[in-house]
Amino acid sequence: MKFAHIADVHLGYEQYNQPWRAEDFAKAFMAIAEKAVERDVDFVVIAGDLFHRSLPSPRTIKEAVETLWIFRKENIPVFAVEGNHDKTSRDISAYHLLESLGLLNVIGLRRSPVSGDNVRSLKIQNVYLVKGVVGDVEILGDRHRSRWQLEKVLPLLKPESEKSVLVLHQAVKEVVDIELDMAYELTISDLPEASYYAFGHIHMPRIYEFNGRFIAYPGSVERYDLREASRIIRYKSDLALKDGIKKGFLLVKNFKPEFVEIGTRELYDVEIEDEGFEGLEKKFFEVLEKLDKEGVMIAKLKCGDAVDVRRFNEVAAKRLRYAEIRFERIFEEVEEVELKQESEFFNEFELKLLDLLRGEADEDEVYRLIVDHYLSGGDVEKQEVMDEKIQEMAEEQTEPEPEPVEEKTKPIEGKKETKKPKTLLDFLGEGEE
Ligand SMILES: [Mn+2]
Repeated sequence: MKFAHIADVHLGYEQYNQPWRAEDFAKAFMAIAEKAVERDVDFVVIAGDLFHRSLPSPRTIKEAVETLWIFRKENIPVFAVEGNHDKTSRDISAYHLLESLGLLNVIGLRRSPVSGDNVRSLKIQNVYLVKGVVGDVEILGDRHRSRWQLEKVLPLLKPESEKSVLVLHQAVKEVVDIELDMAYELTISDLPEASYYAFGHIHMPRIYEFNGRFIAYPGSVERYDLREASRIIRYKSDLALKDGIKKGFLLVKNFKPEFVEIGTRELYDVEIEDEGFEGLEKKFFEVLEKLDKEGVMIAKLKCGDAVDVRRFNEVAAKRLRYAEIRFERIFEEVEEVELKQESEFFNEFELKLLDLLRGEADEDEVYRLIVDHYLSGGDVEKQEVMDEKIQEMAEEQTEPEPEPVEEKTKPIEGKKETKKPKTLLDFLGEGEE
């Protein structure tokens, strides 16, 4: 038994506002599908975020159809759950469209049962748990859920047979804790029994072993942000080049994952620093020479001199497919700033007030000071302003706005009465058919 575990495809993501980046994501998905077929998988699992948005464009849907067709041709069933990016608050998502086309099976809790060659529906209270079946392996899972929804959902995702795969689009504490600064929704102890945990949501590939089982994240299929750079380049005194992370999918054989790499466009994470402009420019060109012309560079330049960043951007844009350069001025010595005396900024009253607020002055004392300042003393203008204010306030009090009685009895349009969830179906709320 062998299957492909794919996640976070993010079709339609025009990264850096560049339409060709969305094509890169589609190409990566296609490359993965071809490789999975080549490796003779029995089925495919897509652990959420197939689309970057819940309402993908026709072009993006076409990209999904074209790649999923590769599996369809080979009679390889595909099981998928919606992720946080592509789940919808409507009844029908793009996943259901693909399901109607026979290109994938949406697994999880649903309002109506689904039947098919590789799906079974199990009635639980008033909903159906739709799961995949391939040979003696059960494929369970559900769409991305909030932490409090998971408490109710997870206990329902219990397998009936010995061999099972649990597909979820969530962050698990134990995996996130290692080095990722990310919120999590569940811990390993919350998880129901499964032979393999096919997860999505974390965009870095991660394989976490516990009690001989694996919770694995294949990572996003393409480089989603700078943390997923292919090369990390730092140039201060010496030029240092380091490999970033790999992109691909997990080939799972007898519930043991193996990472299969695919080629993607290079994404360079670059930082160059020099005291002077000339040194910085020299280092910049030296780095550019080392980069693939089709690559993307996100660079940070640090220099003691002021620099025309636009000029650097122009040069980089000619040399690469896309570049973004930020500049940070570094200062050798921090200039001493002479602190002015408070007395230069504040008047006598304000200084007194500051003293009181700093010390342990009690509220009454501060209050008296303010009252004295504004209401007594010879400041006629201030006194007048104060009088006006008091007058206004008095008027407001004696002439209350007439209550709009009619309005009150009318129900406010568009606002539904919220009822407390009574059944599992009510609890699951939006998004299910
Ligand atoms: Mn994602």
